[in-house]
Amino acid sequence: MTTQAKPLVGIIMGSQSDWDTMKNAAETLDKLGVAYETKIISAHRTPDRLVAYAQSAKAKGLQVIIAGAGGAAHLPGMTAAMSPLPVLGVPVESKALKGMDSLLSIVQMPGGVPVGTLAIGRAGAINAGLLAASILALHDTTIAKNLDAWRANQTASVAEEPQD
Ligand code: RP5
Repeated sequence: MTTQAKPLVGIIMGSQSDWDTMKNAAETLDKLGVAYETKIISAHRTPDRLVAYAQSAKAKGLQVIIAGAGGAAHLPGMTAAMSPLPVLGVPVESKALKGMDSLLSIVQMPGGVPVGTLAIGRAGAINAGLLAASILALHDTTIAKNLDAWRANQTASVAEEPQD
C-alpha cells in the first residue's frame, strides 16, 4: 500500500521502539485499503524533521496524521500545532509509567490546538487507523465500503456464547 498509491495518511512515531505499537495502525489501514506512509520523527531528537514534516504534510497530499509517542509524548501536539490536518494521537505504553505519562501528555492539549487522543497501546493504534479511515470515508466511497465490510465482519466474528 505504501508504494502503490499516494499516501493519504501519515503514520509518524517518536522512535523505532514505537513501531511494535504503531504497526497496528498500519495493519488496520492495510485491511481497509488506505494508502499510508510511515516515518520516525522525534519531537525531541529530530525537531527539524518534525517541523519540515508537519509544515509540508497537507501540501503533499496527506489528509490525516496518526502520531504515536511515549513518555514525554510531545509529537502529536507539536504536529497539530504546525499542521491544519486532523491529528490522531496514540499514547505508546512506557516502561516506567505504563503509558499514563504518554496519555496525559497527548490528551491535555490547550484549547485551540486539538489532538484526537486514542487509548494507550495496541487498541489505540488500531482505533486510530479506523478513525482515520472513517474520516477519509466521508469523501471516498471505496474506503467507506471497505470500512462497512470490516465492521460487519467484526460483528459476525463475535460468538454468542463463550467456549472453554
Ligand atoms: C519517545 O520516547 C518515543 O516516542 C518512545 O516512545 C520513547 C522512548 O524512545 P526510545 O528511547 O525507545 O527511542 O520519544
